[in-house]
Amino acid sequence: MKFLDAEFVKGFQRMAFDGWEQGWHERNGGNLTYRVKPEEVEEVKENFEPREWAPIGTSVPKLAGEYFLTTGSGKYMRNIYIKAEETFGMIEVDDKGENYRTVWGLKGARPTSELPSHLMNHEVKKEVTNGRYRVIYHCHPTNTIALTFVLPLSDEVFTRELWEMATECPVVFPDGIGVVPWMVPGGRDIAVATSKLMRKYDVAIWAHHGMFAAGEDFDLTFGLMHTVEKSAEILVKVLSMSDHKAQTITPDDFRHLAKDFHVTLPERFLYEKKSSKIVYDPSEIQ
Ligand code: 2HA
Ligand code: ZN
Repeated sequence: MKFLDAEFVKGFQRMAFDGWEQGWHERNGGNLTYRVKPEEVEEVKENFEPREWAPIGTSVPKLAGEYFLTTGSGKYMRNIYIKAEETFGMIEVDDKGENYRTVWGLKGARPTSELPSHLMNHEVKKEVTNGRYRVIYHCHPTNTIALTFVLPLSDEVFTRELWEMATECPVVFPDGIGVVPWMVPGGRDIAVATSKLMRKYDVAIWAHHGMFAAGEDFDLTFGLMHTVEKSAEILVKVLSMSDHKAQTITPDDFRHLAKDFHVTLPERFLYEKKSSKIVYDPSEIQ
């Protein structure tokens, strides 16, 4: 089969382009990776032209021998269809989880600059979901980034405020959201901080930069990103009208919702607030 005719490749391209259309990928912003299933590798193997091995920049022994689709460093998501072979490609991880080589595409290009973060997140998610999760997605969504300038950078506050903005949120991300303070992107340190959060959550926000989401397939991962960003947009609109909420979803409302929708909502997100003010100091959390 021709590489670009494979369903999993089409799904990857569609997700990247959908992100572009949402306005989440200005210039070369954002990146996407997919851990390819063994039967999908078989489908496209005849097209492989392996290049030289290169260091990943971190060690991911639990991903030894795995194949990934990845967007390219410096590449534009908006070109994912018209310049497919330059914009993304497929890589293979070596038997130690320390090096990778390109086997298709990425013409004149390297994998995403955030490869260490992507692969460390994949390694954690593969472990904690028993291999179910296959997608890691990073983008620069406007409203979520805006909130990192006004809300305290705590997992509890971001989770609670975003849950309150749309009833579906606690059902879509019941485990909550993690927040990484501002750090230099692209390296191992931010990868370690993010993958630590990915043990507990499916979403990690990078302050003043963007967001990471993890999921089972393209639909669920894109849908998760979309839900969080939509909720952030509502909060930005509320904040631009007022610094107080006249009414909201209460901790007891969330407890009732959890019961009916059969989700577990950790109590640490259901703290009592001392005021109806939206931008509060974390010390106001009782
Ligand atoms: O430019 O988003 O974090 C790609 C990025 C780096
Ligand atoms: Zn980024």
